[in-house]
Amino acid sequence: MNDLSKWMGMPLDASGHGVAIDVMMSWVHWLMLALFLIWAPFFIYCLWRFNAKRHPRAIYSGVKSKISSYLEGGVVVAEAILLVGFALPIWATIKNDFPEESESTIVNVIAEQFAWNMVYPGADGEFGLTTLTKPIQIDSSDPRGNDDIIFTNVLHLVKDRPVIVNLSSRDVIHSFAVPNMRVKQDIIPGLEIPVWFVPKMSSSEFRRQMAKTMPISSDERRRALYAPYRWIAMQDYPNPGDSTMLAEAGQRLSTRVLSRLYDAGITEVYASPEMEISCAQLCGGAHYSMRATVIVHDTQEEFDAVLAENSF
Ligand SMILES: [Cu+2]
Repeated sequence: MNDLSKWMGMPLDASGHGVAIDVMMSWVHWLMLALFLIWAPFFIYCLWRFNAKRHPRAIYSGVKSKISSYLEGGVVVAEAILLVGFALPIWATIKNDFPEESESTIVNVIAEQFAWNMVYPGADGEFGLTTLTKPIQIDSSDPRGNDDIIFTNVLHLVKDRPVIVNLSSRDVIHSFAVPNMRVKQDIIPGLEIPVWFVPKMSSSEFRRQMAKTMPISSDERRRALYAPYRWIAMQDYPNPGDSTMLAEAGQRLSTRVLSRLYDAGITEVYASPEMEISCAQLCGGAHYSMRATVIVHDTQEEFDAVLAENSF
């Protein structure tokens, strides 16, 4: 009753505030269902009851009964409860109660047509300047940026550690949408807009829940469709013919890997998608391609190791 997210086709909830949002959405849907079940039959009843044959002349004095006013009052009260009791408290928490910076992962996410630049401040905790080149780079004239790290289209986070994302745009309006984290925020050029959330599910847990057996298409063009969805193999695929490895567990299933599997006679893979960031504002011709992967590490050490690997 409280949580319809499974039946509404909501993406898997991996966010600290996800339950609150899903419960609110569920109650909104219950109210809409109740209204639909009352209003729709009433509307059809009125079509029949007040048809032109039986009532050739309209009555201008209107309805005398007060029932409809009471019903409307009831709907207003229900909507007020949803707004004041559910929506506003959640909104206030998400917009006002930011976590301690010292206990959070802080990332500057700079959106551009058509990519996501994730900038981490490095060991000194301070962001240096970035260049206006495409893709964005660390401006070497600013010493604060010497240890900064940039990832393109991959956001690395740590499970249970709050993350503060400072959103900005280099060009047009974009929107930072992470359905699994129940986060969506427009990005306005010229503004820096912070959002925060807590990933409560790591990528490995997410993959275990989402994994399924997928057929590999015999059509090469269809196989190419998997690649942008960033599906990854959940088990090793050794070549049945010899001992070489066609795909390892955790490896991204690119078109090339899928073709290699298919050519070796493997027609289905056990695979999982990754959590994803998409742009939710139509921002140009290749808007659809503006997507990134969210990797939530199980431990801080794992996260630190990935960042260290990618620092210069
Ligand atoms: Cu965009």
